[in-house]
Amino acid sequence: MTWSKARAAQVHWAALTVPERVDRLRPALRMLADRIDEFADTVHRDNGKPRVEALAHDLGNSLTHMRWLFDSAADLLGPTPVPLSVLPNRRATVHRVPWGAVLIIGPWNVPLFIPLSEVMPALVAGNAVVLKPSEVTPASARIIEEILGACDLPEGLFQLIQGDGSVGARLIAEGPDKVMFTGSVATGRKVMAACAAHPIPCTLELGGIDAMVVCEDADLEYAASAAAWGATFNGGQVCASVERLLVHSSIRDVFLERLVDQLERIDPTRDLGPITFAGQRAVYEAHLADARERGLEVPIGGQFLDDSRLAPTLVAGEGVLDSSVWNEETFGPVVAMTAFDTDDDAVRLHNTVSCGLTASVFTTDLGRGRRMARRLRAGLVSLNDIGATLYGQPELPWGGVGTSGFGRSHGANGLVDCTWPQVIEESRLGAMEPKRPWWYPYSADQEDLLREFALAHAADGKRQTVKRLASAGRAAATLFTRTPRR
Ligand code: TXE
Repeated sequence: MTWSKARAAQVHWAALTVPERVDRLRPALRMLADRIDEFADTVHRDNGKPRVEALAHDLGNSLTHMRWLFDSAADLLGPTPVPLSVLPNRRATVHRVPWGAVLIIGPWNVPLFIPLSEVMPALVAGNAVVLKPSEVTPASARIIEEILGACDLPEGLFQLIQGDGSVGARLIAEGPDKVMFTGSVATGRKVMAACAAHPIPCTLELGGIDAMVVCEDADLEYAASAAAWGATFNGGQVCASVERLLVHSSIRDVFLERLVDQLERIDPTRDLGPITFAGQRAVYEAHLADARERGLEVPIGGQFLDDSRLAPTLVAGEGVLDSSVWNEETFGPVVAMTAFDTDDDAVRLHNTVSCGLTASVFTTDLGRGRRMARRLRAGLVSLNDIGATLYGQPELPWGGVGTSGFGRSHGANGLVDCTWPQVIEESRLGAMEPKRPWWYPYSADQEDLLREFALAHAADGKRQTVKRLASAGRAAATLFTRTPRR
């Protein structure tokens, strides 16, 4: 029922132009803006994050993304003419076709913006959308339902279906046309396997163990304060939070001191949201136990402040590279630190983990920073800022490599990925052309023509090309005088 309703609505929706769809969706942006404080409160209550984070990360990002999308979509989704080098007598255009009915499965950490930043492009591109948000944060998803309720959309075009993982699994089994998933690696594997059974395409955003590289020439006070925020904002429950620090050995001790100082300044009751999903506490406990067993240094933190808050925690020392904190996503206010001697070392240490969502390099030598950035295996590398901040830039593609998943949301890539490319091709010469020389009946003349034509495209230099084309022309003349034109 869900999908037949979605598909029936999608037919009408896809028949509209992109600007017409954008116009129908504008009231959603208006309502989100008009009720920004009320909705920030909803997210704050639903997820637990400080109000300022709900306002900036969920509401603010949603508004800027929608504005960019509405302004850019028509250009980005327009038809693209493609010149044809082998068949210059023909012309082709690539059109973007919506997938149909798309399933979006959301997480609980940024419970409004993450799903909204996929729902909106999918709708603008002409799809119907079924949203299955995280069962941990149902109220934030209802905001999306409410703002879309203010728009003139065909009935069933957007459907919110609340429930746990079993509901998500059922919806995939029922066969949507595409799945966009954000969550854990373990669930991502299940989602991909379920999609493979149809098969249907999926995009997977599975988080990261993102690293910050601090070079010896960095502004250490600035870098320490960036690291403290990057590792702990949203309670550290961010796919792109800083979980690993690679610090040049010559500044290791002084940087550690400054970072501890910055982490001490965090007021947990004011700055740090609680653990949103109770099950997450077990991950923190396991990672801290692993650090203790390995005899790692914990210069600050390591203890729970109450049932739902872990103190901002730094783990360092010999053996950290083998620890769970270094190699697995803790998804909490925890960061691990090691030292490097050369840029090659830093790159190697960075690239040894299985995932790569974002990374950052802190240095005052921008040339060095850029060179290192190009070698880091991560979807986005920021110089002198936290990669997660760029999540709010609507123009940039968002996604990672390895166990961070594949496919992109946001930006032109994210929007275009809400569609598949359809080529429409025709003659430049009118409705009909002469019979093709490679059609039946096959003959030796035909072989000569096709060989010379192929070799003309592989020839070195203009003279050779012209020679081969002339030879192909002669073969064509012979062929056409011997075989009927139609
Ligand atoms: O994720 P799950 P959880 C990571 C982070 C965290 C871990 C667990 O490391 O500790 O994931 O979080 C739905 N078929 N991230 O438990 O289980 C589920 O209902 C279809 C990274 O929340 O992956 C929810 O809507 N759907 C991260 C969504 O999948 C299924 C954001 C995510 O749930 C399903 C959040 C199934 N079989 C957590 N099982 C990021 N990438 O930003 C569950 N779901």
